[in-house]
Amino acid sequence: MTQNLFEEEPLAYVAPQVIAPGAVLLRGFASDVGTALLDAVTQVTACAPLRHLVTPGGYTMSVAMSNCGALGWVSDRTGYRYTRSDPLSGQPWPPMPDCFADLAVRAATEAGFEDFRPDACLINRYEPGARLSLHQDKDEGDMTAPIVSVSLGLPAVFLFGSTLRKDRPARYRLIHGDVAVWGGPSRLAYHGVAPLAEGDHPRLGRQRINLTFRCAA
Ligand code: MD6
Ligand code: FE
Repeated sequence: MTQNLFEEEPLAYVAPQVIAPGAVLLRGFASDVGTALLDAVTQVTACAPLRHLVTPGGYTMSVAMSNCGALGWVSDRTGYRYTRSDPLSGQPWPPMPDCFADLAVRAATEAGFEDFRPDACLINRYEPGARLSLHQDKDEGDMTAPIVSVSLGLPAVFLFGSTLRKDRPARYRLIHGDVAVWGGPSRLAYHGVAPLAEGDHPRLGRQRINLTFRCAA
């Protein structure tokens, strides 16, 4: 028997899987804190609701987004940027929950990036069919800091390429509790998420939640 019938079950974290210079997958790294993270997502999004942003080109994104921390990433017809307040409410973004910051710092350290102190956490919600086209994260002020990305809920196919758009990205299946970290020579790597497949996650139903931590200032 080679097929694990319970392959959706998070496995315990073992070690980093290097996918490119400066880029690793920490499979299962957040498995033991998934419930605490999702409870905190519920609290944050009660104050700063998930919403579908519009791109500068006028398209409505299929992924719904919110933020917590000092800075939040937003998009509208005028461009992409980080703001200190939620454009929907005019209020500061909700503070970053301690369990978020703690996990992000531990994951960065495990990936070899010490002293990561994120000031922004983007919360992304994917429903079946939602996708994120290949892009670079280049709106941040501190390119020496990595990106830490946490997957919760339904599995997704993460696309991870090089810093050149022409290179075809590799595909990695990420499940509940997996963490990806990219920085250093991979900080400006192209990445994206393939259209989410239908599914029913025990805790999140038809959703994937992704938390993406950055040093934006
Ligand atoms: C993910 N998200 O959802 C990765 N980047 O797994 C991103 O890479 C991302 O959702 C920039 C802006 C919004 C995003
Ligand atoms: Fe990104």
